[in-house]
Amino acid sequence: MNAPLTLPLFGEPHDDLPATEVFAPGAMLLRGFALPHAQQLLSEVAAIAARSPFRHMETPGGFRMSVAITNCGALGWVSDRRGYRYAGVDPLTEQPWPAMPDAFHALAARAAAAAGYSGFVADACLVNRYAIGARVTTHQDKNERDFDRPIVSVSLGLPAVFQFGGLARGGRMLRIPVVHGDVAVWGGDSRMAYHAVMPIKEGVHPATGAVRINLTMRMAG
Ligand code: MD3
Ligand code: FE
Repeated sequence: MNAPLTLPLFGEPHDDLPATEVFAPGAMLLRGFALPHAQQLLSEVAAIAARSPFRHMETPGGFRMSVAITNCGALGWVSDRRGYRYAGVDPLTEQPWPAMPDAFHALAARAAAAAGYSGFVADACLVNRYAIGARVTTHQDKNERDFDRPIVSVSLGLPAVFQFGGLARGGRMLRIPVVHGDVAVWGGDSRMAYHAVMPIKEGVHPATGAVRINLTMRMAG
């Protein structure tokens, strides 16, 4: 990635058209796209967590992740000493993950379509919960079967800064601030980009309290 690039597709923000930015080939930010659904999404997250609780997973290297996670859908992303993978059963409850709520399916499909990806049917949603100071270090998402499919991420609650790099580790990274209701779609040439989430800054959000929630919807299987 070279100079930060922002191409406003619709000019100035509009009352009923969300501002849309392409910040790298295949990577699109839909500002406020989830805002009308935020309360419903958060109540679905509470229902999911009542059945498959948030937990801090262990990395293959033996570290405890600062982000607490759960999943819904046919497949859930898990990490332990054996590695990273998708699993149909929650290792904590030994039950299938909670079903993907219709609201998640519908939002992911609409966001993917808005970014130019038709036929997006999510079968996995990783729910990340960040307390103050939690972060995700630089990585690629490469546990999914088909890298031709995009990933849709929904930011709720406290703001965050994404770091978005290139296809090789160690390059310069673009910083992208995201707030409650923003949706990002990562596909095409951005699908395998290195990325990270900077430590969440102290704050309180009316919808979530002192927490950030990120939904990451994928076609994993
Ligand atoms: C860029 N989650 O769960 S979503 C993850 O905010 C993850 O919780 C972060 O990275 C979060 O794996 C960031 C944004 C994201 C997701 C997938 C990407 C950025 C991406 C795939 C390719 C490039
Ligand atoms: Fe990721």
